[in-house]
Amino acid sequence: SETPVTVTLTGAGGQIGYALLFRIASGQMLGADVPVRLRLLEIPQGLKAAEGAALELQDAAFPLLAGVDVTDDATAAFDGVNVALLVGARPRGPGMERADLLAANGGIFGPQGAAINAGAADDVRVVVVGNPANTNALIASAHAPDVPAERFTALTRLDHNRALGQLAAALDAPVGGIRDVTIWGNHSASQYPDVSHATLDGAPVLPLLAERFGGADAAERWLAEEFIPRVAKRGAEIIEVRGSSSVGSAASATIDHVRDWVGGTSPGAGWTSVALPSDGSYGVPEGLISSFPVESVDGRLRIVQGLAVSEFSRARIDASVAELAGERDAVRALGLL
Ligand code: NAX
Repeated sequence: SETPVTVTLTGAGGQIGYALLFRIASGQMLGADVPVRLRLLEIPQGLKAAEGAALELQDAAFPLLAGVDVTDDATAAFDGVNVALLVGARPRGPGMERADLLAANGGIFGPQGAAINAGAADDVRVVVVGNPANTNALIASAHAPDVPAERFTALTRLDHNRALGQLAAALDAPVGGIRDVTIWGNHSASQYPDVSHATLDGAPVLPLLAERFGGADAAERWLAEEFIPRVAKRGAEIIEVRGSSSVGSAASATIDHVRDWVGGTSPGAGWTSVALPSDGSYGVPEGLISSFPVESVDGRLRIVQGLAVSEFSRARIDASVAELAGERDAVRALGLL
């Protein structure tokens, strides 16, 4: 059989890590015929939880699982890594300023980037889930000068999937018929979930929304006042209702992100959303890790080009991108880039 793919998961003792492990080991991320070797990275306080998860993986007897290592040593964890899932991060504590949060995460993602630079396989793909995800990915990439910047991405697929779910509910239609929504910008409350190119069973959704809400103006109001904030603040809604942050949906989106990157987006299913280093497309300053409409072809991500950007969209994209530029400037000032 094939050589196993090495998958390194940070924060493996945490909630999203726990939900991810079983889906990876069962073949849902890389394919039902692809063996995987798991490397679980934790900080010392998280090691026991990760070790416990490793025992349960053994108990699940996944035929594809070629081995599991648990470590608190980043260099060992990223040695030979093909797919790096950077989930562990420092959450914002009470009274913590933004600069403190960025500095604490710089202390995590800088060294992890360096360890990836030192030991990763040539085909390494990195997805950062831990927040602030876009800027953490930028820091990791800056510490991995030998790895092409395009291999560093941040997760906005959860936001993308949330947008699909909200649109399906509003149109009372199956989610599988909807395609080509886009998340632009930062994975934060400033993100812009854009439906202006979305279709339902091939029909543009904007006229359908106008029909549903009684006119184009009413549809635009619904987008601005209900849909966009609901998607952007869905994480807070989940915490309020569930009493705990998104876990299963975040893990599921991470699986979708890597599966589409490695295996390709299917032409019939439209594009997805990925935060990746800008090449200047759509006026987003080069190098910022910003979310775009993205297709994956032959193992490479490419930004969908040539989409019309309305005035409504332009203002919202610019606002989220300005926030990203501010985060970049802040981590640069802290010496983290
Ligand atoms: P948990 O607190 O349950 O787990 C985080 C784990 O990371 C802990 O076990 C901790 O010990 C570990 N960790 C901390 N520093 C580490 C380091 N330097 N190396 C290795 N492990 C380390 O959080 P969980 O609910 O799993 O969420 C993880 C991260 O995902 C958070 O930063 C969260 O904000 C972020 N999210 C990102 C989302 C996205 O769409 N991009 C959505 C879901 C989630 O909110």
